[in-house]
Amino acid sequence: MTNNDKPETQDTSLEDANSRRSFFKKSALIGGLGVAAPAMTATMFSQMAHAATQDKIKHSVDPGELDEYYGFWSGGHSGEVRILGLPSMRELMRIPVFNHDSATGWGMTNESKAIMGETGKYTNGDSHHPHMSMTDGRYNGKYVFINDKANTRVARIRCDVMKVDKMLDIPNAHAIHGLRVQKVPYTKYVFCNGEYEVPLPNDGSVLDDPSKYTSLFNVVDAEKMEMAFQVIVDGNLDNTDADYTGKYAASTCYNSEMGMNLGSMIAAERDHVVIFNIERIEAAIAAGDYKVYNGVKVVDGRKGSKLTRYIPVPKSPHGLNTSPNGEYFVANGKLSPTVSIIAIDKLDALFDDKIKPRDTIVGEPELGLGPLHTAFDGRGNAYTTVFIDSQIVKWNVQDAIDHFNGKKVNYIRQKLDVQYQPGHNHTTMGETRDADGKYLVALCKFSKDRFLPVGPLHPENDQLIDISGDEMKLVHDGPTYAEPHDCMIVHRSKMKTKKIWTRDDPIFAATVAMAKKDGITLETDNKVIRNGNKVRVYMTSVAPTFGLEKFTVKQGDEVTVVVTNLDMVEDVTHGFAVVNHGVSMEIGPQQTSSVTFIADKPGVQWFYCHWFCHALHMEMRGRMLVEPK
Ligand code: RUQ
Ligand code: CUA
Repeated sequence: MTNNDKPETQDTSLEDANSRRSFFKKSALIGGLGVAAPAMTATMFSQMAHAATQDKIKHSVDPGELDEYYGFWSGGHSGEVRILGLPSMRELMRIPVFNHDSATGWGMTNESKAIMGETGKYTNGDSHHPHMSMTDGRYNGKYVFINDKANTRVARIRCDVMKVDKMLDIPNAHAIHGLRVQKVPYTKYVFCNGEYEVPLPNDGSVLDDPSKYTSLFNVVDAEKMEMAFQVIVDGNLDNTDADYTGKYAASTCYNSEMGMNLGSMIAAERDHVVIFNIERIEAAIAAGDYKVYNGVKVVDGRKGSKLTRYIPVPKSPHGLNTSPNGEYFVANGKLSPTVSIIAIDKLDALFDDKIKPRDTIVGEPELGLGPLHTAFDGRGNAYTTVFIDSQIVKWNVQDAIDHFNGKKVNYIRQKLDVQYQPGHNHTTMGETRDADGKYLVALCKFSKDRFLPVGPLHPENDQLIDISGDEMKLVHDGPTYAEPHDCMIVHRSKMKTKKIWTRDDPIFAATVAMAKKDGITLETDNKVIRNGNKVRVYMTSVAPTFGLEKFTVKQGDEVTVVVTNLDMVEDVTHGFAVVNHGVSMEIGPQQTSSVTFIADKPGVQWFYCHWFCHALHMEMRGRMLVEPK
């Protein structure tokens, strides 16, 4: 009997193996090895040897030591991205993206407003999928892209300064969910799934007629951060990933029924994975075979199109993950206990209509209840989160394929309880050719009893698991604020960050240009320029002083304060806040930042540096004198 027929059997035997192992570890501790040895098999010996090596991997990072990996964490409906160090799981930085941020002034400064554009008026976001740009299937340390489900946006983080430098409001689509990058030959495109179905164009001419709704696969030019094109699909789209040839991308669809309520969304036993033929789509666009909606070239990829193929898979699939050897797309069944393994080398034949869609499926292992996402260790094993069972299931891809072909093999290697209800999981470097199989992070949606209670709202629990040996080992519980959906983990050798800003940074180039028009040299001048009721105040900062100790404006003036931080010293960041005006911003070493507000209160208004920068930081302040109307 195979495991596939009776998963419970597998579980039991694994528990047996685990308890045997801990028994032997205990025996070794009390010096009982010799006694136990006659009962041991060769496998047990080798497992023990492996467990011993695994024990040597250090999971803690001592004070003053640096982590081995950067983790980029989505901040979910906090709208931000967070940087964690692994394996310590320490939070190193927060990058405000779709949210507004009090410390840095993101959403308030003129520079961030220019990047956010029209949608900067929204103070919320719902970020899910942070993914780094690649060259030849390997992280290149340049950008991290992130979606906003709440307001249908995609943002780009520049990894040299870890700030957002571009944000794109995606037209025509409604809620961007899945996001991944083209891996090969390089990240020319960012693929983003439109989740919700709406009329195209959604201008009110069609309302309660779902038969006229569509979802869109959205392709963004990664370098320009502009729409490259969109593809109309049947059904909605959930998650996506790209292959290692540059030719294909694949997306799951959980609502092929196009239902408008729960019952009808989950009616069908099978939904599908859409395969996008990027070469053919590019050719269609080059041939003029598209329509333009809201300035975007839109091609028709619905069933019957030569640009796409629809592979039926069970049931409301969610995650879509490419194996790091480039051979498979894995679609995670969610409402089916299975994941579907799609052979990427069969896709050419599928597009040439030589085989049927289901012929591309080479395995459909049964893993447990609620498979959501799969990660890989680069050694042929896959790790799938099963939400309802609250487990990570480690399984062997080749064994699952052999089992599908009728061979009596057990493809399940281990089931590890996690706390609780995991969504995404992610391995170190696991979405690239460099998958190194050291750590797995399970992003658990519930923490329940794992931490000190903090009221009705609980943190999530991001758990670190050592996967370097045969056995998965839980090594860390990490409470996180709402709500990391996904993360990506990159080795520190791939990253090159700046210690201070360079004066020619494009993020504040427009402010530099404005100053030039005003005849100002930002590095030396401290001056007030008046233009009707618009006042521009230019000042420098050097710890612990601002270049102006006071300036005078009239009540009702629109005041723009531009601060240039002349400090060259790493880590000497200043702030600029105006008391009672809702204004604050970050000015890093060699950075220029600006903020515009109305001086609506007469009298003495103090401004101050809110970033602790110097022994005399409290004294780093000045006065805005506002003459009454
Ligand atoms: S999703 S829990 Cu928004 Cu990536 Cu799967
Ligand atoms: Cu400058 Cu505190």
